[in-house]
Amino acid sequence: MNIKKHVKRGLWNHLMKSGIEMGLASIIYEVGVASKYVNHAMRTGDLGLAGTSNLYGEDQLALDVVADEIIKDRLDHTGRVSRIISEEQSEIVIFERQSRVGGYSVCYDPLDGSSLVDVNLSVGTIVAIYAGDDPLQSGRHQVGAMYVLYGPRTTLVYGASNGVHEFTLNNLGEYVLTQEYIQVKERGKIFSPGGIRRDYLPEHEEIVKKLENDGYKLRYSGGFVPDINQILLKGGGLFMYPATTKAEHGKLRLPFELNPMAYLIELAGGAASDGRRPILELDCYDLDQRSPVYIGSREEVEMATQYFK
Ligand code: AFP
Repeated sequence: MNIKKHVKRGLWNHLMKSGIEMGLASIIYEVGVASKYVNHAMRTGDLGLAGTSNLYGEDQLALDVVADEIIKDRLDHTGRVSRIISEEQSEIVIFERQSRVGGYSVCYDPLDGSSLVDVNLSVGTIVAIYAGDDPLQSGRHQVGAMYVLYGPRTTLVYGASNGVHEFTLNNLGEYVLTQEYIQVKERGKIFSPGGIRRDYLPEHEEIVKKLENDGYKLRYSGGFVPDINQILLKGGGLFMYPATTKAEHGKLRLPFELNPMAYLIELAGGAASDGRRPILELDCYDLDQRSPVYIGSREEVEMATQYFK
């Protein structure tokens, strides 16, 4: 028996074979390492880190704060990251510069949907990676993006110049390749409406009505990562979080949620718009910047943008 044929490809092996620059590969890999600690902490309440009390001990910390610290530490460990911004931090964090010339900058949401952990729903880590010293750039400038989905399985999806690929964490603590060169279906059967119906603006109300009349099924977990993952990996469809009468820019945050997911979905053949322009074309100038979003299968995104013309 040729054991090679049966040994699934690990994350580092895949990164090396994909020709991705070593610094970028090490960032993606180290976020994967961090996610194992986050996964462990989430499922056991134990940090799994030497010298720290368990999550619910005297050093009790919210899981998203713990996740943020773990990811920040692993990004620093790469020696290739010069600046980071995290949804958990209020300003840009600068790592000492001497070892990071020609490095990368990273924007991440350490645990998106963290309030769902208490009711055992899936949550995720979302990461956008840029070359150079500026983590606040238009999404089109990303050189890579990834997410980790903490669900019934813990999966890691990354995309760089070489397509979008999924890895699953096995019982040995390895991320092994489970899907390669993923493509979003041109047209789907599900939609996520976002927001509260009474606050919808007319255009969004019409889009939701059309999708319902066309027989699309509503799928909305309250977690951006699992909802996007379902569209990416299962049958396509449309995720929306609109501008509303209460929030003219919607809820989701451009640097940490929308740019990385738009990068991955476009790389997989889908589309992402704010209703009028591609998400990746938007200027990104503030950590707290938000935007309406229509993301998923190309046909549905195109349909939605017609209502804003
Ligand atoms: P939290 O991180 O505050 O739980 O918000 C999660 C999120 O940003 C995104 O993951 C969901 O798609 C969206 O909010 C859900 O928002 P609503 O609760 O308003 O539907």
